[in-house]
Amino acid sequence: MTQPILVPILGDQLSRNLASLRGRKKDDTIILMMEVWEEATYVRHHKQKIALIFSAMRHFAAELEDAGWTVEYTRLSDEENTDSFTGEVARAVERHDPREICVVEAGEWRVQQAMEEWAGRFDCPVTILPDDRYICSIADFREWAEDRASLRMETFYREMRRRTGLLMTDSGKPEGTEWNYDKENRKPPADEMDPPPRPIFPPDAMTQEVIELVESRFGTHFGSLDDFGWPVTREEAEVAADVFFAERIERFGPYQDAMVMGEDQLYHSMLSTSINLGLLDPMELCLRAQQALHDGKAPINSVEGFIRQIIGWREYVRGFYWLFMPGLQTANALEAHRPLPEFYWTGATDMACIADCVRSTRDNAHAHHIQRLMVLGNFALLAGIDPQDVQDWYLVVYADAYEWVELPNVSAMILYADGGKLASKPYAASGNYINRMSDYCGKCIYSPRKKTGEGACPFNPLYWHFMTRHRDRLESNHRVGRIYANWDRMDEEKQQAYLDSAEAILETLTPASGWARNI
Ligand code: FAD
Ligand code: DLZ
Ligand code: SF4
Repeated sequence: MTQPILVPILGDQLSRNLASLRGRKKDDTIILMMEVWEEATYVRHHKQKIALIFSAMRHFAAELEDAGWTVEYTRLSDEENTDSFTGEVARAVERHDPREICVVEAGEWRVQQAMEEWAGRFDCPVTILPDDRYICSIADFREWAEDRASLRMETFYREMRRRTGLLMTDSGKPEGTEWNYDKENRKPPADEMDPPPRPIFPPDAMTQEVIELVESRFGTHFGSLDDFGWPVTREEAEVAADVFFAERIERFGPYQDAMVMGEDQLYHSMLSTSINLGLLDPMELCLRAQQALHDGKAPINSVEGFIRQIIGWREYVRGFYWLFMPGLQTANALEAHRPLPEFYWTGATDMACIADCVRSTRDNAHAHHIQRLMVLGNFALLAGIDPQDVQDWYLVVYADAYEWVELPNVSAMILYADGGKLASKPYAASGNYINRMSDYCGKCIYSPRKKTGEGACPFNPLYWHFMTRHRDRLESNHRVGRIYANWDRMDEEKQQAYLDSAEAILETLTPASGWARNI
């Protein structure tokens, strides 16, 4: 091939209709895929996350080759591997003298910065295309956000409903009676729950080879590979989606916020890894959900809830990320500086809720939304854990974690580190919330009903410690202010007992070190 077009495809761009491939001639194109040390170690990702990405990349490369494309694939162990995207593109430029490099914008700011330097570095034009697998472009989100005093997800979400036509009537009204059925997404766990297991995809030879590579090169990283069963191809991801729409969507809505010890997925879709890799198309999933409603197979609170997570939250956090980067990375509005406790890595804590969420995270590289938000996130917020530590943890431990989605959820949603641009108030809660929404507390040595002293649920005193620590900032917030009336009604002795109990808990927290980044 003389002077072909070079098309680098990154690990989360595994879509056959990627903008950089669309309309391109196979005999004129070199596709470049790269396993690189820099990506695999900029944080010490969970072993399942690396195995998933490398395996999905290798399967995708094979699929492209089968379809007649020329794919050059750098394996991590290749002797000449330069360990970085830029280094690998440079080698490919040497080999092929391309007339153009055409790439889709990166998911992460860090990588986008590197890609933007390619034009000055290489002797050919570099085209960076918008990633149109997202339903809202970065430019459209900026336009939506411009001049708005408040960037609430709900406003964005309604705009997206109108724009996509999802769950809209012909007269432009939301289907059902409401825009948002969040209130009907909060059923506590019940005996009648009997969630069917999600499909597990046993590793084939290609995945097995990657698992061995990960064990040998990343063996000290967090997490277990024993139960690896993620979909690694579009075909497998489609099966996972079929099973979700056949067996779980009906109850997805009511039990969206429920938590059950040992039950890692309940009625959640478990599709985030596949969507984020590019194996599944978010809009197609929303259309399938809408169809389930129209076919009478799922109620509106399930379907609206699912669609809201995708065209609402998912698109919103992505726009939010690009709007506020790079500042979002270092935001720390609540000036939280405590190091992350060791038990986030080991699970060695008497708090049954945290121990179970860490177990699921270690074994599956997954925890569902409310575990991430109201257990692990809530504790980090109340205890004043440094956002940098928390961001690193979430980026490492989840198989679906990429900075564009992890960072807004962590910094802005759980830690309020952005000072309230995303959330109207901090998601702070005492043990009552976890007790209501889970069966954890019945299996815990602490009691959610005990407020202070020995045996009290740690979330209770930590809640008031947090609220009083940030009174200056939060009291004027109309959604929070009235809570201080409860505090003021307590006698001084009770208040002191809360604060002393919280201090005693905070003193017991052993800082973690060396898990998230190579030191
Ligand atoms: P379901 O409950 O079935 O939801 C359906 C889909 O909606 C998900 O697959 C996902 O694509 C989307 N979605 C739901 N909530 C969110 C959200 N808040 N932000 C973006 N997309 C959403 N999701 C990630 O994909 N990667 C992350 O790194 C990530 N980090 C998170 C960190 C914190 C602190 C919190 C609170 C949430 C985070 N989420 C993240 C969102 C959410 O927890 C996961 O998307 C979800 O648990 C994945 O499981 P599921 O596919 O079964 O989701
Ligand atoms: C997460 C990850 C890892 C661990 N390794 C690679 C890799 O070696 N090669 C690659 O192309 N992508 C990898 N990824 C995913 C990238 O970090 C992801 O594509 C970013 O979002 C790029 O912005
Ligand atoms: Fe968690 Fe407190 Fe319940 Fe124990 S009592 S499971 S620490 S919320």
